[in-house]
Amino acid sequence: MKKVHEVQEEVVEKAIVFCPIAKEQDKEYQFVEIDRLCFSAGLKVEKIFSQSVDAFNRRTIMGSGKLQEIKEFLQHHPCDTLVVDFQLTGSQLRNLSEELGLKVLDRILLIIDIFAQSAKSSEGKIEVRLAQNRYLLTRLSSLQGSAGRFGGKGAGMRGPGETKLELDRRKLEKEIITLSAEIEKIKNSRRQNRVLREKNGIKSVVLGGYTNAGKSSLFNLLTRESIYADNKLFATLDTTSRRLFLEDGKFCLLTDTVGFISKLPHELVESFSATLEEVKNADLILHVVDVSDKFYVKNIEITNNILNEMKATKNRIVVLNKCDLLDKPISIEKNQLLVSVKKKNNIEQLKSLIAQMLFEEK
Ligand SMILES: Nc1nc2c(ncn2[C@@H]2O[C@H](COP(=O)(O)OP(=O)(O)OP(=O)(O)O)[C@@H](O)[C@H]2O)c(=O)[nH]1
Ligand SMILES: [Mg+2]
Repeated sequence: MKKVHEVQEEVVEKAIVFCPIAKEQDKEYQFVEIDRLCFSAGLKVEKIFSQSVDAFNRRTIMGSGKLQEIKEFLQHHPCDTLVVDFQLTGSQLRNLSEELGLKVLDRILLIIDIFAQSAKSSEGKIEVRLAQNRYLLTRLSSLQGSAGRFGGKGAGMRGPGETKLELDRRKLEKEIITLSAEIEKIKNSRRQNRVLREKNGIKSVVLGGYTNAGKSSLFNLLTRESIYADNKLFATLDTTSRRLFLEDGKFCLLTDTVGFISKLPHELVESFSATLEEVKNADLILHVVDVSDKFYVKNIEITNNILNEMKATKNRIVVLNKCDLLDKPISIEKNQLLVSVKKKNNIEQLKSLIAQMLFEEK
């Protein structure tokens, strides 16, 4: 008998986005960034609405005029989800959801959702689950009442590894205690490894930087390992370390880490503290930048701010990656190096610079 192949039509979750704008000059950057975040979460953005934060309304964030404009848009362009590029309280999520009849995700839940889909190792899953539980716990009473839209399907409603969101306070609290204890265990074993490494005089180099800059691709090229690299935000959540061989038989330990983004949710920073500790304690940070990104200077600034907040004071090399995509020359500052992982340009120079920074007396 002939096999019948059913072609399943892919269901696309359509979203509209609302951006409260603090500074007019940042508007374009904000639009591009939120659009890429939505894409990474599997959402199709139908339209981005914005308004100055001066028009801030405590109940619904946006003013009544904007709310009306969105309602009219929805009449002709039905959507499933509203994404708000801001951190919302539980009642703001509920009010907006009731006003518009949509599922509502704020910036935090959107980023946690992307993390949840990227989590592969058990450590990554623990970190994301903890962040998700902390987020939900602080908004639980409002979410439980919001017309069954939360705990439903699609973006923002997924736990790591196919698990479902938990909306029961006692279960959430219990899970947070267990997960926090697991993270402590991970931190302890990392600390022990660090002590051992330092005792043996092995230097550690960490790849850090804005998400999608090419950190994992550079890691793969330098260590000839194959770890997941993708043109999506937050492709990497798991901390992977390998030996990197430099000249004269010298080597160091190279570690790939999670990507950075502006306004990184504090729920995530806390949950990823085990991973971020690796950055803080490294002997050298390779700050990888996608130099072909129109906003690369701003991305450097965002990463610098996060590193400074983390008190990561160690030496840094700024690796300006993807130079193969540049159509005109750019000026390079001290401690910056232009490379292309794709074309393998300047990789030997990068290795020499790493050796120099790690092993030569200053
Ligand atoms: N053209 C070009 N593309 C590159 C280069 N290096 C990396 N890419 C591409 O950039 C995308 C992101 O690369 P990743 O290595 O996953 O970036 P990442 O910084 O690890 O990203 P996250 O883990 O998501 O934070 C992938 O599609 C890579 O193929 C390069 O030198 N040139
Ligand atoms: Mg990566």
